[in-house]
Amino acid sequence: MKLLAVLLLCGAVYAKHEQYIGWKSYYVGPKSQEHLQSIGPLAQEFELDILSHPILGREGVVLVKPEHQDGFTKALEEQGIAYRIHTADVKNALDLDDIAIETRRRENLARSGREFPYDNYQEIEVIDDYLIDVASRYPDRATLVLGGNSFEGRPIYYLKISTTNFENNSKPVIFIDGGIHAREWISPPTVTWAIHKLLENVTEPDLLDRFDWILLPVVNPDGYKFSFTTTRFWRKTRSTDQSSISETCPGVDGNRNFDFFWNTVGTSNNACADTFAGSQAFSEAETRVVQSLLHEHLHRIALYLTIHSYGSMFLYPWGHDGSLSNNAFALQIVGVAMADEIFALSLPHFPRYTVGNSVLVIGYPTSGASEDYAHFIGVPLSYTVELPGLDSGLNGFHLNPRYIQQVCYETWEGIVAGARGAGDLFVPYAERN
Ligand code: 0X9
Ligand code: ZN
Repeated sequence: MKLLAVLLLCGAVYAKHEQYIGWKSYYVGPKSQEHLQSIGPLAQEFELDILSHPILGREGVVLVKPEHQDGFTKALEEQGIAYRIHTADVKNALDLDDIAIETRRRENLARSGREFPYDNYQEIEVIDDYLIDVASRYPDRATLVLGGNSFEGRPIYYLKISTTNFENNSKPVIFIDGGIHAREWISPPTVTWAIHKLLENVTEPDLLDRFDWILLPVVNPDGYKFSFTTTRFWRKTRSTDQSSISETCPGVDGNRNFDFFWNTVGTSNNACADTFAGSQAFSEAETRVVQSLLHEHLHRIALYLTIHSYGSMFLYPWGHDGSLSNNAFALQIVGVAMADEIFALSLPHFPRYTVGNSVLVIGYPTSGASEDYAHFIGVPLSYTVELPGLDSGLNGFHLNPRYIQQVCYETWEGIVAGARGAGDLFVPYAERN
């Protein structure tokens, strides 16, 4: 019986991920700023999928289609950029990941009769059910809001958490979103964990006294769902109305769709590309939900975190040209405070966080990112957070599910430090110059 179950599981698993047959992923290790700057153009030329940005002194991981592998490695050799294989058989690695995830799920069920939400990646239905449930259990502090519907009609929920019903206008607001990039599965659990820590297991009551919270775990539910069911590395939304070829190549990169130097750099006009910026800024229902939340609470937002993976980084504006905003000192200080807190609680083999301007850290500019837009319209502290993962030691093709809990736990401590730092520095909108 057990053997039959394993055979059925393997059969189901091996039928998946066929589209990744022949794909490989490579570590790339740029050794100079010049090397780093060539990653962006190489990504365009060879249609690379950057799974983890390389930085100086730390390799990144890129996914390469079979038809570009020779050209890509030749170009790296010509430029003297070091590389080595990360995964020689991506399809096989994804199959093994699925087996690990499914085995873990079954073991948890067999052991305890239930699934532990942070023992495994969270499907969109699980997250939605949790938001609905937790809001109903804490009606005095939490309000579930339907921010809008995705292109395919899924609800985009967020929670407002407040001890004063969001009515005390002198309280700063902390806004955290996740899951704008579909395949970055470690992002939504860190946001649901923050909800857990503000409602179900409060160990920092000052965070409820001092702040109101907006927590949006999955900005892009269509893409997120699609990455579970069909295409593991799906990044974009699933809209089909953005170009004449969108039926064949759906979706827009949500983090290129904000109205900040929209579609000027680090983006693509090709609907088939992973960094397609859309037909215009805010063409996507999903990014408009974030836009309207930012505007609705702009005068009170002290800190905006948009949670991505991978790379262990806090990145801040300006991401289109690498210049520093006039709040750069505070951005660096609060970023380091978050990173220090995480480092203190991290596991020894997790990479240390890097904090800095996004272009200076990852080496190339991109326009239309939410972190830049938020800062541009007046959010004083705004970061893209790249969670840990994909480095050697965190085995599994993706972050092994056994580390989900650790990432949630340490990220929360970073959020605590970020909120407190942002609260201490907060200047009411009317008093800013
Ligand atoms: O490219 C992105 O959108 C982010 N990296 S990811 O691997 N999660 O896709 C980085 C965004 C950096 N921020 C700005 N360019 N402003
Ligand atoms: Zn991302």
